[in-house]
Order: sequence, then structure tokens, then C-alpha cells
Amino acid sequence: MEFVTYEVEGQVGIITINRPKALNALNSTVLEELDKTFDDVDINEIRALILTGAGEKSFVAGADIGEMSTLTKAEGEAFGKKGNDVFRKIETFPIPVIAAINGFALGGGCEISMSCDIRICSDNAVFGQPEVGLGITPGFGGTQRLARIVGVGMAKQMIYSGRNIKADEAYRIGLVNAVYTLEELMPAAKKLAAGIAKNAPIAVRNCKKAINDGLQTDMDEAIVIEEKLFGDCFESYDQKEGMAAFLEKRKVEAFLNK
Ligand code: DAK
Repeated sequence: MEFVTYEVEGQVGIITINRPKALNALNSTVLEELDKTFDDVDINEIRALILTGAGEKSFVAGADIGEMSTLTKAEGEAFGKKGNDVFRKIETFPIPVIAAINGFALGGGCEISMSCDIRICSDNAVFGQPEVGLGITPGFGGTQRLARIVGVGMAKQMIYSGRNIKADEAYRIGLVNAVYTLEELMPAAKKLAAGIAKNAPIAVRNCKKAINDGLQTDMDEAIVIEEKLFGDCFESYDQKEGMAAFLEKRKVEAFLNK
């Protein structure tokens, strides 16, 4: 691949958007390669993913403005769909995805981080939805996901003003869960991923689905969604092993994803 790399460390996969000359901006090729990379992840082996950007300056500085500048309405729609399909794939991916945000996360960069389950960032990170200054609306889910994560009032302020915010403010409003120095960011992401990877994979997967699906509906339906996914864990090897280990006062030998 030209712009995306994928490495495996134990049960953790690390996906890096690697186009540092353009601050990892998302062009069509990056989006296609990301799509293929997620398709190729072995979800029987990998239990958590980290998404990050190459270099020390930028996670993703947005969709590629050069490529977008000449799009027709139809091409703009097709580009938007390409991005939205990848972002939705990340959001609904069966295993958790941690965004390790190492610098600029603007426009599509902020949006791709919001399609991940968990966001942590370096202290040089900058977040923003500057699209209105370019004559467009956020087009990769920003108007929807930002409001769900930080609340309607703050999302409207950020989107209408197009003002960037720094890491400390992103932390204060709940856009990221933690801030680290650049050097500490990847070790922290790997530690977090390893902490997820050691738990029962079917249970973690069902938690993600329960939270995501439940948020799309009212509480009565959401509770039914949770009940079904809770029930789905039973009779699995991992459920039996997890409970047996507790009752026998020993450590879990291994969760086997079955
Ligand atoms: N696209 C293309 N190239 C970019 C880029 C981007 N978003 N951001 C940076 N680059 C390139 C620069 O052009 C420059 O390339 P060269 O001139 O060296 O060839 C190189 O990266 C380094 O950038 P700078 O020289 O500008 O670096 P600085 O440190 O001075 O500034 C910056 C860094 C991040 C503040 C600045 O580069 C910047 O403001 N970048 C643009 C940030 C931005 O506005 N991002 C939002 C893009 S809009 C849609 C779906 C989605 C979207 C739209 C439509 N549809 C449904 C159709 C999404 C839109 C967006 O994301």
C-alpha cells in the first residue's frame, strides 16, 4: 500500500495513515487503502486496533483539499460516500479501535477519530471542524458524531465558528479521554489496547455493539438490545472459563474467543 501501513504486535493491530508530506490528509487512495486494511484485519486473532498518523505533527489534517477543490456535485457525493463507508466500517468494526491522535485532527481528521471507540492524544494535538471556512459542511459525520460526543451546544460552537481547539480543551469537553506527551502517546495507546485485548473478546465485541446500537434507539429498545447481547455471551468457552476462574479463585488461563 502507498499510504497506509499495518503492523501486528501480539493481539493488537496498529494502522498508520502514512502520508506525512500532506499531513496525512485523506485523499481517495488513503480512503481506499484504509477500507482494504480494515477488511484484511484478522478479527479472530486481533483484539484491539490503534489508528494513528505518521510523523510528529499530524494525525490527519482533513480530507484532501486539493483533490476536493475540483469535484463536481456528483463526484463530491461519491467522495463523501467513500469516506462515510470507511468511517462507518471503523465505527461498527467488531473489535475496539483506539485513535492515537498525534497532532492535527482537523475536518475529516477529527471526524475519523470520532468514528473510533476511544480517543487519546498528544499535547500538540489540535482539533477542529473548519469546513464552513471552506464553503462546505462537515461531510464525514462531523455534524452527527461531534454532537453525540461533546453535546449539542459545544458541537454547534465548534462547527459554526470553525475554531480549532487544543488538546487541553479537547480533554475538558470530553472529546479525548487523556492527553500524553508525544513520546508517551503510543506506549499509552498500546497499554490501553493490551488491557482490552486481555478480556473476553466476545464480551468486548458485544459491549461495543450494545453501546453503539443502544444509542440509536430509546431506552426500552436499548435494554432489549443489551439483554440479547448479554445472553449471547452464555454457553461460550470464555464465559465458562471467566466464571470458573473466579469461583476457583484462580486467574483466567486464556480467553479463546469462542
Ligand atoms: N489537504 C491537502 N493537503 C494538505 C491538507 C489538506 N487538508 N492539510 C495540509 N496539507 C498539505 C499542505 O498543502 C502542505 O503541502 P505542500 O505545500 O508542502 O505541498 C503540507 O500539507 C504541509 O502543510 P502546511 O505547509 O500548511 O503546514 P502548516 O504547519 O503551515 O499548517 C495546518 C498546518 C494543518 C494548520 C494547515 O496545513 C491547514 O490548515 N490545513 C488544512 C486543514 C483543514 O482545513 N482541514 C479540513 C479539510 S476539509 C465531504 C466529506 C468530507 C469532507 C468534505 C466533504 N463530502 C461529503 C463530499 C471533509 C472536509 C475536510 O476535512
